[in-house]
Amino acid sequence: MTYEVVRHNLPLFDEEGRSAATDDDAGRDRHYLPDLPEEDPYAAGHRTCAGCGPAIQYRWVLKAAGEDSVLAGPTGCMYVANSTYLCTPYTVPWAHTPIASGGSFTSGMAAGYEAMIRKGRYPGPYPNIIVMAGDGSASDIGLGPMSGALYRNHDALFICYDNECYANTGIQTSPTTPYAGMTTFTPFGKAIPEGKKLPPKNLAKMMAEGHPHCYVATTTVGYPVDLMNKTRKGLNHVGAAFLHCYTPCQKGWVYQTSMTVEIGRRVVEAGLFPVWEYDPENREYRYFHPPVQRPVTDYLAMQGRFGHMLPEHIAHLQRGANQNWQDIGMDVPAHLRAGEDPAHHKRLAEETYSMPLNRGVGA
Ligand SMILES: Cc1ncc(C[n+]2csc(CCOP(=O)(O)OP(=O)(O)O)c2C)c(N)n1
Ligand code: SF4
Ligand SMILES: [Mg+2]
Repeated sequence: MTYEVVRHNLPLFDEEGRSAATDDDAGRDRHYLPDLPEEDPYAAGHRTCAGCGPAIQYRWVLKAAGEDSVLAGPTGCMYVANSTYLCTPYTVPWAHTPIASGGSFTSGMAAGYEAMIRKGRYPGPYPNIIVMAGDGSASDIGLGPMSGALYRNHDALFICYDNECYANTGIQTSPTTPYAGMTTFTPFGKAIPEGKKLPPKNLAKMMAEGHPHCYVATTTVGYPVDLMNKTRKGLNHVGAAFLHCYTPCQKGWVYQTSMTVEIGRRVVEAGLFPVWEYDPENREYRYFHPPVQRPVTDYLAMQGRFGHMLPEHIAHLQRGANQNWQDIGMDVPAHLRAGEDPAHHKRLAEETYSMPLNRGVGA
């Protein structure tokens, strides 16, 4: 006898109602101030750094997913820092996987639950199956298995928490480390004054273009309701879904601890991390148009990892940001266009910017 596989359908949070309730003339609260669910499957008492972006992401994702969730965590900060001395903050089943195997392990969980329910060996409903892999895992060491899982369309949510470095082993560069981002493997010096020379890998677009049957989206910890809604949409999608979430790393990026969420918005407002969602049914992208457009210096100056940047490096990043604005269908204001010229800039450490009290050390 074959049993039916019954799936959850999680309701979305109401963004519009909340934005109307907040009186922010710049509209920056559009995705902010959510009424969070009471349940907390990522409980207090974890051991990540204060202000850790990935920990904030874990908490909101699990609040959105709820208690009927099973998780996998490939090696990285969110495994090592969270599961020392046989203690974890997870109140739901959670398993560590080798760094390369997040995709294959999660495929196995999804196939296993589906088979057990069909055979009547597990009562169901089908749980929310989630893997949260770091950028080193999802975009580099474990990219193949992750892509394989999406290609085979296993019914699970595959998340990359992107702190733009191999954080747990001492802040080494990863494929998503941005141009000029200093890491222990991309120090700046006389030969390479910008630190990192390569642009970041566009992981989310790779996943969407390469697996057009999957739900794919980008988001940041700057937009909690957006993050939680995309978590729920990814879980509601029957088949594989991929979420790329930008998550600042306080230790590796050297910024003031309380600024994690602010940086998560500024990266979008500076045009450096477009927020979008890919709809597999109509094969189209929907881009979020932020109500504020900032010069890249408003973002860079908050972080010590960019403190060495020279005028030509800032101009180079502004050119990339302006290209992003155009790609998502927004105009480039004149002052941002002017920022493409190195003569418009000073060294980053000497540039004025909009939040001087929260300057990153050395920036
Ligand atoms: C095959 C393999 N290579 C290297 C390592 C060492 N290692 C452990 S954690 C880690 C960093 C992972 O980076 P990321 O996936 O971005 O997660 P983060 O630490 O940033 O949270 C590395 C390289 C490993 N565990 N396995
Ligand atoms: S090093 Fe970065 S990612 Fe790791 S726990 Fe600290 S803040 Fe979080
Ligand atoms: Mg990382």
